[in-house]
Amino acid sequence: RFSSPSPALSFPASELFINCSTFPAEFSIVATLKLPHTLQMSEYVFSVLREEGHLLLALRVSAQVRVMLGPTKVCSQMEQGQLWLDTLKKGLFLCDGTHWLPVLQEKERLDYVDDYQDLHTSSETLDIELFQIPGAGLFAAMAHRAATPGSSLYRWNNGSFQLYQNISMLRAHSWRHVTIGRQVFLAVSNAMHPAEGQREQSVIYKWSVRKRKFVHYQTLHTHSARDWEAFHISNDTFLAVANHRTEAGNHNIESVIYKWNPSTSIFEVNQTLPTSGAYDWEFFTVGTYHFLAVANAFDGSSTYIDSSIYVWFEGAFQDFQTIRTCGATDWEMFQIGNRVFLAVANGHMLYNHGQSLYAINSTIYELDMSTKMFLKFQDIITYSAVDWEFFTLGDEHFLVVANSYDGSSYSLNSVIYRWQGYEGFVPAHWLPTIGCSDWEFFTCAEGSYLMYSSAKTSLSKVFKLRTH
Ligand SMILES: [Ca+2]
Ligand SMILES: [Ca+2]
Ligand SMILES: [Ca+2]
Repeated sequence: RFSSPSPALSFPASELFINCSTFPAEFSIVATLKLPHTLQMSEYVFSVLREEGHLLLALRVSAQVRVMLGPTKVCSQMEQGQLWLDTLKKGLFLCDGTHWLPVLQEKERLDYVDDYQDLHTSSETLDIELFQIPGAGLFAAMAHRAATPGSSLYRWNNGSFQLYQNISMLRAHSWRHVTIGRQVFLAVSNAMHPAEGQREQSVIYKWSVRKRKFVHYQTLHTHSARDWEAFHISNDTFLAVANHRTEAGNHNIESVIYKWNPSTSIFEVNQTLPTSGAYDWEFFTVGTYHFLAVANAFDGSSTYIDSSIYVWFEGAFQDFQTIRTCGATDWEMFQIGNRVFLAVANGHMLYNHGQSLYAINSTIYELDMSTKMFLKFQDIITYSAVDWEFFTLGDEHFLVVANSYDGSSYSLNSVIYRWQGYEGFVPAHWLPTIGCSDWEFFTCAEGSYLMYSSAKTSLSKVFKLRTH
């Protein structure tokens, strides 16, 4: 136990780890050990524990360690403290008396994609939202096209999604979950014109712990809403809606950011931002800065318009940068190491009511730290792209695109691209989809999966990512 470290013995770790930004000096500990040659020690375990507000450093030195080799070994009280080198899986494990704990394990790598579950839905699906409810499990809220029986909530149970609750409503476009403390909410954007004399509405549902289902909570006045984004800044919770167009067909309107009022327990209007046929909001944080990007899809005559990125400054979102997009439907932010990327899915090219083009480039931008701007990193040809999904498996990074339409057919390959450093994203897997509307990546005890929804058939699919 090093209970009172001498400050005289410490020095910034950056002196040792030069050019290593993942090892900031203020969070690193370097321990140097001097052992007499006569001591035949073969196992050293150095650990850091948090104990009642203090960090406890511990070092265990053991002279009797045996490394077992080969396939599956028994781990009981007898083997406690023993190491096992699994030659098959190339991993080093430590027996704690009952289980083999991984000490060193080769990172998994994507081998191929397997058809795993066919999810037959009541109608076509425009969006999937995956989220966890503590104590209740993994859920998929799916926005179905038909108003009856409405949209559905599925729960992951024994390795597959099963219908959990029907949430009847107007025609849903997308779902977004939001957690406030221990409360879980689900916001849905409704994209159907209401009956004569009624106002168009989106609905927020709340998870009832007692009923174990979602119940109606709050109604918000929206305009052909396409997307909800939820985020937290400091201790505040926000919900941003992408208003696509008014009931009268005007696309140049305000989209609204709502803020949770803890004293009234409802979401209230906090800020409005001008948008043009808004399709998606994406919130992300870089360092201490918070950003909100909107995908503007259409201004009434053209899809080749500016989409905006805002930065949180002095309690409101302010202009940061605009980027020319082409019927933008989705922004996806992701980080690889300390590099920050923002990918746009471009839906279609329409200029001054001309003919629509669907085979167009979607673009990945990278945040340039010196100019503090997103600059073009890579163009990728897509076919009426409606979603990008970024995911990481082991040490590898991937982007999967939802290609929905090429101008004549909805049966297209959606492509998984693998990050290959200087080459950027390189196509690796082609997955046949029909009118693909959304991709979601998830992991659970059983492994890693990708899920896709179809806007053209009543069938969504779960794929298992096989690794080696
Ligand atoms: Ca989604
Ligand atoms: Ca979004
Ligand atoms: Ca996305």
